[in-house]
Amino acid sequence: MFVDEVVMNVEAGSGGNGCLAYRRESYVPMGGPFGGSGGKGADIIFKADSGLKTLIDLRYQKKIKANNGENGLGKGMNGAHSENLIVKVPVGTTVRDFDTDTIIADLTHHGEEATIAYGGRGGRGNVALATRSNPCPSFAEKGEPGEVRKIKVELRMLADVGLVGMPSVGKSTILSMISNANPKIASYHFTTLSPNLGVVKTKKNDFVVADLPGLIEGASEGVGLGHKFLKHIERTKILAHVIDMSAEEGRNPYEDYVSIRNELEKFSPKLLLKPEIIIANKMDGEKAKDNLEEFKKKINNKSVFEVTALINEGLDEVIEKLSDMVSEIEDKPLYEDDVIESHVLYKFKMEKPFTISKDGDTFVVRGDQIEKLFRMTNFNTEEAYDRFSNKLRKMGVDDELIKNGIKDGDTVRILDFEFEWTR
Ligand SMILES: Nc1nc2c(ncn2[C@@H]2O[C@H](COP(=O)(O)OP(=O)(O)OP(=O)(O)O)[C@@H](O)[C@H]2O)c(=O)[nH]1
Ligand SMILES: [Mg+2]
Repeated sequence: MFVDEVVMNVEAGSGGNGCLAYRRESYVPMGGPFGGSGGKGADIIFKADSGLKTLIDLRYQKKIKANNGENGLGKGMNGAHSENLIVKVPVGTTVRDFDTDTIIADLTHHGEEATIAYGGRGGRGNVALATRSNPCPSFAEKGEPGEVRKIKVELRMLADVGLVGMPSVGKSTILSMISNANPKIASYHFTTLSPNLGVVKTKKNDFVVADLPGLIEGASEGVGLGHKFLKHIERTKILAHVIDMSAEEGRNPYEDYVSIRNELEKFSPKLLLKPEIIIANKMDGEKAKDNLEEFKKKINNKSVFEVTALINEGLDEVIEKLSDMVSEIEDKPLYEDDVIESHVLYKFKMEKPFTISKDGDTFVVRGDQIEKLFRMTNFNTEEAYDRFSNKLRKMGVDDELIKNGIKDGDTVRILDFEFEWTR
């Protein structure tokens, strides 16, 4: 239905640098290597949490950066690994790589975790680098950079509250005032062509409000734009009727209200059973007060919120009321079947993005994504090479090669590039 979406950068921790140091003890003739290795940088892990409803917390962060591993020290001391960074997201969140659009994670149940960016491994100090042929290396490795990527986080959301009403009554204006949404607002009818979603944050809870395209008489039979969205209204928990009390467009507020309710009923009688509030907007209009009196007489004392959305007047009470209603409903779902339907999650087919075959003793890896990645990588620095192999590892290529019986020193070919595989 609606998709909450956040684009952000993530940067996993880099590995700590390996240390270059020598033993200084008079009885050890040549000294000896004494530099410890760096610790591993933190991974960034997303974890599904059923307590969260929206991506609003991520929206305020442009970038998530995890801690680096500690550098190795002298006396052979290794740097500490950095603790992984756990980021809580709502159940139903999917994460894509922004550049390739591939799905990195599809978190469908509470507690499920997925690594979004891998921390770099620590660089080896000269102790770890010592070999029989080079027992005292005069170099140490730098830590591997943490993985940096741009991601798109998506959540299929259900609006708790739907703002319904005739065109131009101020639905989008209200949404813009009470939530983080930034919908188009204009004086002509049908400014809103598809629903905008906003998250309202209160001390008590967060909830999602949608401004629906204006409804007009006949909407349930397909007149105007609204009919396309009546289905969406069916899934919101609460209806907020917005009425233009200034009636400057020659409207009759009560008739508007009745006609909207008629359209809703014609589409599905169940809609009238939803809890609703009435928002009398444009109370700054000249005749608004009189119109409101008239209106109130006709609706048998239903409570009406008087607002002037344009100057953000009266909306605090609306927010408070909606917040209370949302938390009440949360405890007892209105329609069991709707709720279940609303929790049907996007399921993505996780097709293997590559194939492995053998050409003699050479392992051949093919796949659009890998070949694209390969072509996009400039192999003149080691870092680029590391990054490439890191990505392959993450895509599961290494695991798959191991399953296919690869051993250290075997040759792998991608396009026309061959390299020696090491674990
Ligand atoms: N005077 C006055 N004008 C308002 C008020 N609220 C909204 N408007 C104006 O009414 C016009 C329509 O507002 P929108 O928020 O776009 O109305 P809408 O209901 O979303 O309209 P559609 O999307 O076309 O159905 C805009 O010119 C707003 O500036 C108000 O409280 N007072
Ligand atoms: Mg609108």
